[in-house]
Amino acid sequence: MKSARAVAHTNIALVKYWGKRDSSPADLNLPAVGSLSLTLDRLRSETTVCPAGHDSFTLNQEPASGEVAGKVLRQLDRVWQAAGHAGPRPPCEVVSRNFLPTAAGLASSASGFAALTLAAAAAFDHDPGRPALSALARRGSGSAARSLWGGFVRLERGVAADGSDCRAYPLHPQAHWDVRLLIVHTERGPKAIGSTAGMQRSRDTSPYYGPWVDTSEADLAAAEAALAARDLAVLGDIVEHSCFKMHACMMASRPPIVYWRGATLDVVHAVWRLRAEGLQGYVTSDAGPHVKVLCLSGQADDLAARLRDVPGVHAVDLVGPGPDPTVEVL
Ligand code: 2P0
Repeated sequence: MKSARAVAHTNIALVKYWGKRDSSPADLNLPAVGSLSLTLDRLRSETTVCPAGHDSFTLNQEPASGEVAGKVLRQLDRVWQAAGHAGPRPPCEVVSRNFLPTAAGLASSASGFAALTLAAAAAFDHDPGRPALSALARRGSGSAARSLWGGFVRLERGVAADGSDCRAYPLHPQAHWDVRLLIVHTERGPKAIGSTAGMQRSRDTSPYYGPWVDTSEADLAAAEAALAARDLAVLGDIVEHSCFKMHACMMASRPPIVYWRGATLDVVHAVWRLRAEGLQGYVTSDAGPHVKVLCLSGQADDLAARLRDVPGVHAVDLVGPGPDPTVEVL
């Protein structure tokens, strides 16, 4: 094997993924719905995979072990297996750094598993093309499948039992549309429940899970058309609808899954109030209390300044569309 390094940027879903299909083996990790995302500038993971005497994983300059390291090493095994090499996988040293705002509550799994998959594939001489690597990244984390491209990306739900058609593809490059995403950091509470367990609970107990799944393809089609037309009002309406529908499904789970805090709703209402005043921002939020606001670049600074004044807001980061990942053999 070789040594290789990859950089992949994180992404935020504009049309959300929540829920998994049954699969065999279970770690195929097949989403129940497709999703559509914006890859973000600056916020990224950088991962190096090198031959070593034994397996190790270092995250943000600290040695990692337990479940965190286990997930990384299992992903290496998958890439090795996909590469079709004879014999056992050679031991690897994996070193990864996340460049994400410290308190952002932004999952590193999207950029992390995308960078890991790309670096491992290059290290193991496996080059099946980005679409197949996207399907491989999905097995590490669903949202990682979308970080194989910059700009605007769609993850297809697919129908194949082996997950081969459950992969992302690029819709538009980074330069398609000069939008901004404001990441509005609100108060931090203990995380209600991790995404994987939360999705399982919603599927098993939420009466809204079926309707959530059944209506997602229509949201994807409408969002794709609005994105192609660069129509922020239409896209923003779908972005908010997908977000609130997902959170309604989460909240109706038993026990309830409530990621929002008081400040989360205060920010949502502030965005709506500002919209009535002509600042066109649209909210979305993920498995955490922070709010992300989609807007045009020309209004981003004004909107950020106004949202910094909302009580309970700690910081507002501005990010734009991000680039494709990069891979180099060292
Ligand atoms: C998304 N989320 O579309 C949704 C919205 C969270 C809420 O993708 O179980 O870490 O590893 O496939 O990718 C977070 O889920 O979940 C996520 P797994 P992942 O961005």
